[in-house]
Amino acid sequence: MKDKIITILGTGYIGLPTAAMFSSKGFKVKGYDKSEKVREALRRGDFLVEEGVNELLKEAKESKNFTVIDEIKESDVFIICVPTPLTPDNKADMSMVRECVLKISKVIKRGDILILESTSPPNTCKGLIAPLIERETNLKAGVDYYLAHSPERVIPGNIIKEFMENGRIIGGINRESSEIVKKLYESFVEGEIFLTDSTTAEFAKLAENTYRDINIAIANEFLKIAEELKIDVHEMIFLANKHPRVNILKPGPGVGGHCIAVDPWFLAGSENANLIRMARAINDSMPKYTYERIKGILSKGKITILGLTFKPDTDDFRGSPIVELAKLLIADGNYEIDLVDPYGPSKNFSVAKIEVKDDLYESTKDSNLLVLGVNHREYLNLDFEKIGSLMKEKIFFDTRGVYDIGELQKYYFRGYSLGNGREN
Ligand code: SAJ
Repeated sequence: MKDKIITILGTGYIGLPTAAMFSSKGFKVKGYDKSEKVREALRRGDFLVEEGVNELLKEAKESKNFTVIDEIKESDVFIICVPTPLTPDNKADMSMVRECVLKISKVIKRGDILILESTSPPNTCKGLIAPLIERETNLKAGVDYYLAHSPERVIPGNIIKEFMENGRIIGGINRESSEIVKKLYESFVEGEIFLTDSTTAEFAKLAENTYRDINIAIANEFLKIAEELKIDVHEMIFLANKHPRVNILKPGPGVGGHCIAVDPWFLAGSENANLIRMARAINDSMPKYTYERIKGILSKGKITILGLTFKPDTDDFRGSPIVELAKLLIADGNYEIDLVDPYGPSKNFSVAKIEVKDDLYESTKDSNLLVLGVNHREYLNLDFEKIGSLMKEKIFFDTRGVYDIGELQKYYFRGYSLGNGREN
């Protein structure tokens, strides 16, 4: 197996770690990205995924196990790792996958292995990739070349460990395809590998993220009901989760990122997908709900928002519900908004032309309300004494339920928490 040349199409959040894993096991990996800017950055050694992945890539670049190519050439294995974003009407945009398949069709030969790693709607291998390759080359999937879907399940922030230790599903167009792809992934996957057909694998990947989305949606619905009842949703969920068969996830200002908020839509096209659509609507309502809560606390003045990424301890701002919240507050017109995130300046990130800074003290100066948007580790032990001395009014709103807001009275702060309807 190790003598096989692997070409990875799409060197982003999943393609690069996949390249890192295979090249660290001695495979010759070629990375292709349609963006010239990305290819140049990789050639310079700017990997920028996360620690661990970056290290492996650096080593692989030095040993020449990982090289960057400008066009797709003959290879033994092709792995498609391009994004499958949503179209404006919430359908899967498969144009990048299609583009890759057409490029591969120019060079694929008998005996090659084609793997789809991108999260895709059910029936992509059978209904899109196999017919396209056959139309272009006459090669039949499962007969002339191997074809399988092998979805990743890694959580950003812990990619290498999860790549190695998580179980992996491999769904081939036929048994032989599953078996040969399993041999490849066995080189670095220490978790169990489960073989199935391609459509079941495609569905299973979507089911995982949809299940999580629905669990978060019920938590968010509980949050709204708890506020009506003037109790704390986090305390209620903590207690309910003491039941041995209950595990309610965390409610909050919404679901972001590029997986959980996206993948359920790939199933939502089915006329049977009622709960799935409902969960999306509930989770998507949370930034607006949070904005309304804030309007109830402060009708005018300066608001400082701490943390804007899509979840804590990541530098990824994609699809962040706190960015949505910031946009609503900015558009409101009654507020002056200051945005702070430890990853803002390095990512050059701004919202509606407001630059995201990283100096929390500078930004809280003269503020009327401090909003904890994302509970980055830097924000878990805020110095309320110092912050309070800088603010115009001492008001704090915690969208994540990480602070005991009653405790804030010690610092003369009025504290509020999303999901806590108690008066403090
Ligand atoms: N969130 C909540 N409450 C929770 C958990 C998360 O509101 O209890 C929010 C987060 O704040 C964030 C969003 O959901 O905005 C998504 O975060 P996440 O940590 O749940 O998931 P992702 O998008 O980083 O990664 C998910 C993972 N899927 C599952 O846990 C089922 C990961 O394993 C997948 O590999 C990844 O999607 C993917 O690539 O599909």
